[in-house]
Amino acid sequence: MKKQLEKIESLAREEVLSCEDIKMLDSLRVKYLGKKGEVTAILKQMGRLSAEERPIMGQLANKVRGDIESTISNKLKDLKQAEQDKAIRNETIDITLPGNAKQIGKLHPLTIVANEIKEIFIGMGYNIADGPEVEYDYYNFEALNLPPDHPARDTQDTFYITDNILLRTQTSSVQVHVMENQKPPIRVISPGRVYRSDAVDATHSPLFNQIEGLVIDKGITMADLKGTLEMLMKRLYGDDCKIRLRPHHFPFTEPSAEVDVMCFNCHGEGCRVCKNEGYIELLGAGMVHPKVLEGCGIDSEVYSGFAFGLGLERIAMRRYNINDMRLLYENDLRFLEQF
Ligand code: 2NL
Repeated sequence: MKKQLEKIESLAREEVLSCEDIKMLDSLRVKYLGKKGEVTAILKQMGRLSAEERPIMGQLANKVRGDIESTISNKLKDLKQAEQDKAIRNETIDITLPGNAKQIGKLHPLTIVANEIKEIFIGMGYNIADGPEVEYDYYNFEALNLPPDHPARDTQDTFYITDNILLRTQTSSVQVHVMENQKPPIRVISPGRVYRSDAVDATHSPLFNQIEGLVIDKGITMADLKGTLEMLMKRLYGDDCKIRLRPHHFPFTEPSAEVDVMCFNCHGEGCRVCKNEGYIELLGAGMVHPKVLEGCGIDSEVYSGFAFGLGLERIAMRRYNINDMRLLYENDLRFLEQF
């Protein structure tokens, strides 16, 4: 029995030490120390021994059991450590590898220019006014002194939804709401989409973007209008930029003017870009018509004001040398990525 125990111990030691994984180690534990294990089997045979032998063998069997137990638990510790070392080795991150590049969006050129213009006017103390794109014809036309038979009101030019509801053709409609709801002094710009029944070509689109401006206070004159627009153009196109006002007619302003800006290409000398004019037409403006003021409840004997309207597409095209308006709406990434 003593020999048997010694043999079991040495076999167990050999098997445990050469064991390579935790599962196998567990089955060795069962094999040697389990209820039906080899050491247990020996202990069960103790009954056959004499009274003198029994305690000696009992002691030996317990020692063998203890030794196997500690061999197994030491081995378990080693295997667990090895497993952890391996996991750490596998999880090492190579921080020199390039990351996953994120696709970053960009602002549309129209948005860039709109933001810039808004900033310029905010800097001069203006508020930004918003309003509906679907509008009553009163706000789009009638309040702006466009009589019912005016050609701009023709269904050929304007998208009507019903007889008296339409898609706004200018953001002046927003400013009419402002005049109805606020007392002067008023300083607002109204940027937004406007709609006209035009066929698409290099310079026309049925949907385009406009920014209008409106200033109403005591003693506002044409000089304020010119100074304001000159400031705007210098900020947009550079400090050497000059503007020029030509007499014009709009039903909602009197007097009215078309505003030209010095040609960016020849600086006023005359070239192909400006068709030898030296200047390029950029926007319309004027002093708000007294009828428009009175219609909105503003006393035209006390207050005067100026207004202007500019097409954002035209400003952006000038700015970035874009020769076809359609490029602004097609959303071709090859185009958009340049800004
Ligand atoms: C253009 C340029 C313009 C206005 C818009 C305006 C707005 C109010 C009162 C008076 Cl509320 N005027 N806006 C003034 C002059 C020109 O737009 O070329 N329009 C056809």
